[in-house]
Amino acid sequence: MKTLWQHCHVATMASGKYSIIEDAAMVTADSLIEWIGPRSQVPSADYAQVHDLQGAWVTPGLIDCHTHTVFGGNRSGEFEQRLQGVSYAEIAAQGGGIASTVRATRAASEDELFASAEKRLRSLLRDGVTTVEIKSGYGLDLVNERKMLRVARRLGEALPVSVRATCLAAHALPPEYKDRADDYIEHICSEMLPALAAQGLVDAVDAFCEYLAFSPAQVERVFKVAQQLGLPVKLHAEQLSSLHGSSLAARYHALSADHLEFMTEADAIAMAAAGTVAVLLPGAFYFLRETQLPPMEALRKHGVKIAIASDLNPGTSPALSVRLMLNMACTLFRMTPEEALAGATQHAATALGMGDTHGSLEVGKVADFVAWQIDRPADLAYWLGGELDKRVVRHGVDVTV
Ligand code: DI6
Ligand code: FE
Repeated sequence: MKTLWQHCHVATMASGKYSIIEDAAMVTADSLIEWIGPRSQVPSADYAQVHDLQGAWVTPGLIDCHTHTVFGGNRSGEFEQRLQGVSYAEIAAQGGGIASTVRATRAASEDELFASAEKRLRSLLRDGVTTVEIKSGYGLDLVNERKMLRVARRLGEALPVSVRATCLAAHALPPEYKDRADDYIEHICSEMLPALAAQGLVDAVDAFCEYLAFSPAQVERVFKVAQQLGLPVKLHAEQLSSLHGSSLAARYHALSADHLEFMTEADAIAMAAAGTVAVLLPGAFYFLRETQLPPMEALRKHGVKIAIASDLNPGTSPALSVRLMLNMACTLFRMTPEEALAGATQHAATALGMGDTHGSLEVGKVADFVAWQIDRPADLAYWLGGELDKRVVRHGVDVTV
């Protein structure tokens, strides 16, 4: 079925630039973009539907390429305690922090996890998201990691959004492996990853490389198994200290290395050579009141592609809006609105291994787009949250919520 969409301006985001077409039109055929260009050149055809977009600015659907959307409970109580003066160490000693989310996630049924994640995901969708990555990592054993990944798959079937599921079993040390991190890594490598991959639940493999999580040597063992299973890798790296996890990720041709506040120029050079995307997470930077900025100049100088994501998680980034992250990327990291928008479209798609089919509005790509009633593309990074008037189209079908 051919559909014509017209009376709009388009920021195609081809090659990570606005690449604007004013007074544009787009032809979709089923779920794909068949033609895009100036309205004066629309091919004449028998269109099944013609949509008047009323002067909207059309962009690719937003892509949130790093989230932990599925989890039990939340940690607003700890947030309040900390602001009343209780220290992080005291909260951890009371069993708080990531351990409390692991307990709540293990205690929740699959349906309960689905119901709570669905609400958060709908909030992202109302903000123009059409593709989202969702990580496991609060189950930390086979049964509970599988439960989280199944919820991620079910969300993609139930809601109008493409979901990529990432196994982050190497997120934290589960209590039953206290002081035995190498044994837990061995369990991930020999039992968990092969089983979860065999069930088709894993699109990529991630780990948390940090002095309070897993060492580069431990991460490398996980990467080797991912490689044997034919799965691409990603890495939480350089968030709190410099362990050169991002260079390790580049050696394994990772899709992305994420966080990166403490990365070095040598890491940036390695990432650029490998085509590993830098995923910056301004929500976590803000929420932790981090002061070390990611090295923007080194990333730009060496041509590393930069993506922006919500890192939606209960501990360090309870962020329910990707557009708010675009604003933070501009205000906190001094990115331009154009760079920020590329970071939540074309470069985010590349960070998920979907760069050839998603992330920009070009002939042959999937017709996922948003028609925003805004004055110019910079409005997307300008407004601090809120709901913008818009239509959301996924796979060529209007799915506005
Ligand atoms: N980095 C983070 O900021 C989160 N995970 C990670 O690897 C923290 C997750 C949490 O505190 O629940
Ligand atoms: Fe994260």
